[in-house]
Amino acid sequence: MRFFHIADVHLGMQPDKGCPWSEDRSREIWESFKKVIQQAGRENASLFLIAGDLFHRQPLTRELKEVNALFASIPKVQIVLIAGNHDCIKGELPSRRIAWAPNVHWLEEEKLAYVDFPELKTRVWGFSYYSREISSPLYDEIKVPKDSPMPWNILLAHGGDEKHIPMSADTFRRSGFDYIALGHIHKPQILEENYLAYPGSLEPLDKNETGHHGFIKGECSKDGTRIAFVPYSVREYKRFKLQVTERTTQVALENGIERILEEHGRHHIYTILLEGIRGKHTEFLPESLKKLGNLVSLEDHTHRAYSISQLLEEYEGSVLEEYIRSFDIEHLTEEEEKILRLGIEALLESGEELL
Ligand SMILES: [Mn+2]
Repeated sequence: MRFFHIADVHLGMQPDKGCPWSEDRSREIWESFKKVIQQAGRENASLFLIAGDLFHRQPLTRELKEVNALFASIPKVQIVLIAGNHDCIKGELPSRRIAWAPNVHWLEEEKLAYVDFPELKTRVWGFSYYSREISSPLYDEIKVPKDSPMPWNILLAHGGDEKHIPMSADTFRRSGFDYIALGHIHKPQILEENYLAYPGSLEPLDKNETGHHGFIKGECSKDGTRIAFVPYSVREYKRFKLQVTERTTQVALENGIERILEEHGRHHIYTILLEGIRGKHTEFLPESLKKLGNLVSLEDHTHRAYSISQLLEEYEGSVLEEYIRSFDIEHLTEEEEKILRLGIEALLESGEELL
């Protein structure tokens, strides 16, 4: 029995609002979702599991019809869904809002329920959110009953932080499931090999969601469960540090950023951090840097060049002064000078009250 597991697609979300690529991202979320559905069909997967937050908020009827049309296009794949905190159920049940294709199964109750697939020898368990927050650890006591008639038991579970059903790998030890399909945490992670995993958001949704994004493919067989993460997203968020020196000019910096974009792909979305010491008269122009490509954020952590005597004067009576004076400034070895510089930069960057 082979399955696909996705979560946190957040259909209807528009990432990076105000940035030139923002509307494209909104479309790409739909496109990736469509593509992964089609792939499950082509690969004849038996089950397609959606562990919550398929939608960014309570879905519009139009959106439900859209996803239903996609589900209907892979009639041999059984689709099981729960609602997460973002798309939590308000008002009418999703199953009653539109006429769903026969292969679509909502676990839309507030209490644990299941749907059986006798031909797959599989029972899929889960429940849905009816509010944006649930702080009680509802998954703590869940176990597969000894008399479950199905050899394979899979749980869809959404949450994992303080306000969204706290849980950990320990929660599910000895729970008896063959696989637990998690949702809510956007960073893909396998908490326990072949047993407990977050696929993460299908497409990354903000600049902190760096790295690969995609879905999980798995199989339950007589040898047990096997899963693997499949990188799939159209784009990635990437973060790079650029080291600046006193000789770095605006043009040099632009060239440095160009090289990164060229090497790592212009379609990705970047955060660039500037570090080090800039020249006494240098001010970088962030707006021109942002025009170079998809730069969602530019963090300038550089410090203006300084001389030791100037620092002693400027930061008189501070930890920084104390630190500098702990060295024999007149007789520094090369090694000591390096340590002194690193310490000064660390203190300047620490944001401590130095004055
Ligand atoms: Mn969530």
